[in-house]
This record gives sequence, structure tokens and C-alpha cells, in this order.
Amino acid sequence: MVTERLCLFSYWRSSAAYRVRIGLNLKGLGYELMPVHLLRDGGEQHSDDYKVTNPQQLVPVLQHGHRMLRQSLAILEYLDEMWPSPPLLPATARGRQRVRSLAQLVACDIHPLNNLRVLQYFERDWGVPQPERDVWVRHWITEGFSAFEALLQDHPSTGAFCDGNAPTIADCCLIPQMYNARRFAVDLASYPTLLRIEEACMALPEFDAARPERQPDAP
Ligand SMILES: N[C@@H](CCC(=O)N[C@@H](CS)C(=O)NCC(=O)O)C(=O)O
Repeated sequence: MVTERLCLFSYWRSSAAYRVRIGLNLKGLGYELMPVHLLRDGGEQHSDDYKVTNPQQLVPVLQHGHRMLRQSLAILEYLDEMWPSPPLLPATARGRQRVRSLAQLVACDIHPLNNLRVLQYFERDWGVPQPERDVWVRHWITEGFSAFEALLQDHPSTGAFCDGNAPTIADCCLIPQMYNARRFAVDLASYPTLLRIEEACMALPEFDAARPERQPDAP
């Protein structure tokens, strides 16, 4: 089963898909890329075909053989269970709890508030102009990153990466969110630990290859 083909439904600028691209690269897994353009023709994620792939109309989806795997955090954990080396979670229950809590800070408490469909809803249904939408995005990233920075600073488990000296799913979530923060011109100067960890991650070819600009569907 581990040898079955992997195919990632992805969009170059999707931070949730970016998380999975990093995870696949860290595991050394080759995969096909199936681009889903989130803006073209009203968004290919809303097409009838794609609704079968993911009724939530979101990327990423990882196809493994005939199985369709959804939700980036669940996909990362699946990769870790199927291909345990190198691990994306620490060896201890306490360590795993810490890493999952950091990953979820991003994936559950920052990212969903700023997702494309939320911003489109503001624009289409409520007529919220772009500058106000951008303030909204910056607000939630800043609030989340302030907590993330506080949780990392001076914590004995923080190392070169969010937890220890090897990347975990916390780093898989942090790095795409940093990319998003820059996209929305968030001032990152107050987050020295996040910036240091970002530099360590981006020095790794697995993170570099997962960057939005490196994707075949990037413009
Ligand atoms: N909780 C989901 C979130 C997935 C998600 O929000 N994907 C975004 C791109 S980052 C998307 O497909 N948005 C399409 C839309 O909002 O219409 C996960 O982690 O996989």
C-alpha cells in the first residue's frame, strides 16, 4: 500500500496545500500534482467534478491509490503513520501534544478566519472593501502570531525548529502562514523566534521546493 501512487490536488498559493507539500518532501515522497485553480472561472474547487473529490470544495486533497484524503493536518499525520521516518511528531506524548497545539493554533485559529471563501463572502455579500478585508486578515494573523511567539520564546523544547532540532508538523503549518503574513504586509518584526525558525526551515531543500513560487501552477 505504501507504494501506491500519490497525487496532490493543490493550488500554488494555498497555505493548507503548502503544508502538505512540505510534509511530502520531508518524507522524501514523490507525488503528482493536480492543480486546482481557486480563482479561475469562479473557482475550480466549485466544479461538479471537484465536489466529488472534496465535498468541502477545498484544497488540499491527497489521493493515495484510490483513497481520497482530506484535511491537511489529518493528511500530515497519515503521512507520518504510513512513512514513520523521518518523524514529523516528537517521541513523547507531551511533545506530540505541544506540537499539535502549535499546528492547530495556525490551522484552526488563524487560517480559517482568513480563508478565500471568508474574504469572498465579505466582498460579495457584505460589500466590505479590500482595505478593510486586509485589516481583518492582519488582525487575526497578528493575534495568532503573538501567541505563537510567546509559546516558543524561552520554552525548553523550542530548538532550531518549533520543537527540537528537526522539523515537525508545527513547522509545516508555521511556514505557509508566514508566507501569508507577508502577502498581507503583516509587520513581522515582533516575532524574532518565528523569523529565526523560518530561516532554518527555508534553508532546507524540502521547504524550499514546496514554496508557492516553485509550483508548476504558479503564474
Ligand atoms: N482545514 C482545511 C482548510 C483547507 C482550505 O481552507 N483550503 C483553502 C486554500 S488554503 C481553499 O481551498 N479555499 C477555497 C475557497 O475558500 O473557496 C485543511 O487544513 O485542509
